[in-house]
Amino acid sequence: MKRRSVLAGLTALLSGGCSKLAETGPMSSLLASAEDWNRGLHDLMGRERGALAREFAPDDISPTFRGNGSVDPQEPDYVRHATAGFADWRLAVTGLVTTPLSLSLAELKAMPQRTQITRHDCVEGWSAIGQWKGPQLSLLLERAGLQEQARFIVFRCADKLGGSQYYESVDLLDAFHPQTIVAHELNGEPLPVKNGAPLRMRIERQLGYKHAKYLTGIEAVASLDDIAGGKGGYWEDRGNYQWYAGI
Ligand SMILES: Nc1nc2c(c(=O)[nH]1)N[C@H]1C(S)=C(S)[C@@H](COP(=O)(O)O)O[C@H]1N2
Ligand SMILES: [Mo]
Repeated sequence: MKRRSVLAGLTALLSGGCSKLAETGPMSSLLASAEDWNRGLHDLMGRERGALAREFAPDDISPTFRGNGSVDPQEPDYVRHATAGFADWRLAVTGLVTTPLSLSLAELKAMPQRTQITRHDCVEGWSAIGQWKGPQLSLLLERAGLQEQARFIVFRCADKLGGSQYYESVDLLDAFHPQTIVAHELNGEPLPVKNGAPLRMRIERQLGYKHAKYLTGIEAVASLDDIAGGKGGYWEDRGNYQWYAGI
């Protein structure tokens, strides 16, 4: 998103020109929802979407990284994989891609890896610093090849919360952000079950609920409308939190 168009969009919003502009012209996607407000303000406050999240030193790592939300999934498939040490876990890359992938943990670990020490901020009011390791999501998407209509990346999870499958999604800016990785290690060890074993997303420029744990699939889509409740994520569908959770 270009800063100039964000400024123009906010000016239009402030002057009450929102709906008129939103119906026509090139501003329609920019002004489509309150999410764009949030993103626009974010950029105006000087935090460009592409900027890196702060990275910390090994000394800063929290002694324990708590688990939140699902911490011990009881879905039979997951329990079976956990019992087998996740030896046969696969990550599917599907949707609007030219070459669908099904990657084993060994294949993911054989790709170039990124290691980063970052702070996780949960919307419920706690933070923890941890070191995460895994391939950048961009590498997987480049290998699969995005089709031209792809606009969002959906993360599919193995766990259910209150009977519904957890899922999340991001736009392509966050999908291709250098710190967006598919993590298989926390603090130098395979991910503990409570933190999303064997794979979880790290979306370092956004709040904790975007970081999908127990990752089974990555899906490129043109729209989020037809997925679950249509709001792009488990908590978003329930009206609790916003889809764009930039920090
Ligand atoms: N699959 C799945 N991913 C999830 C959740 C969940 O319940 N299920 N909870 C989210 C929330 S609200 C937070 S704060 C983080 C917590 O990550 P942690 O358990 O490693 O602390 O995971 C996020 N990802
Ligand atoms: Mo959270």
